[in-house]
Amino acid sequence: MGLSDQEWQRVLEIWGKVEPDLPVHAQEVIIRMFQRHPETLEHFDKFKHLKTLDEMKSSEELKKHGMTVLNALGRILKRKGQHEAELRPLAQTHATKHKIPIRYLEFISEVIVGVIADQYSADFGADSQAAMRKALEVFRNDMASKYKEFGFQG
Ligand code: HNN
Repeated sequence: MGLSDQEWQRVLEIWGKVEPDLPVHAQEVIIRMFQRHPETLEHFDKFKHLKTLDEMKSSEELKKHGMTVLNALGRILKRKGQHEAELRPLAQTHATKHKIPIRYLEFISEVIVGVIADQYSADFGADSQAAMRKALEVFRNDMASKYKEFGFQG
């Protein structure tokens, strides 16, 4: 279930390429998630009013939130699975306060892989993609087991 050293290396190599442009990609990830899965938008009092793509694109709050999410994810990936300290507080708020189903974590995982594939096709071959998917799956599985500890079925 865990990733090999080589798989983690692939994950962190591509993440290292994505990171310098994180603000741009973070905005794209959040917008794609909201557009493809409008139910995710409903969880945010601060974004529910955004109706059109243009409104989403011009929201500074949305950009800021994208950075919060992707920075948190980056910190988790860099722990190469040893992410208990990073995951626990996030799982707690997302389970008990925000009530974010695991399904939404799957949505954003697919979107992240898609955005990277669009922007970094030359550096994101089949092996890297597979490694990134696996890392995101580990993240989701560990979130799901923490959710249960917090009494949320996800
Ligand atoms: O834990 C917290 O509440 C701190 C803010 C935060 C962080 C660090 C949130 C967050 C909030 C609170 C926003 C605020 O108050 O400004 C909300 C309402 N999230 C959500 C809701 C949905 C959501 Mn997430 N998050 N988050 C993080 C960090 C990371 C993070 N969140 C995620 C998804 C997929 C969704 C469903 C639409 C999400 C992911 C995947 C990650 C990366 C680990």
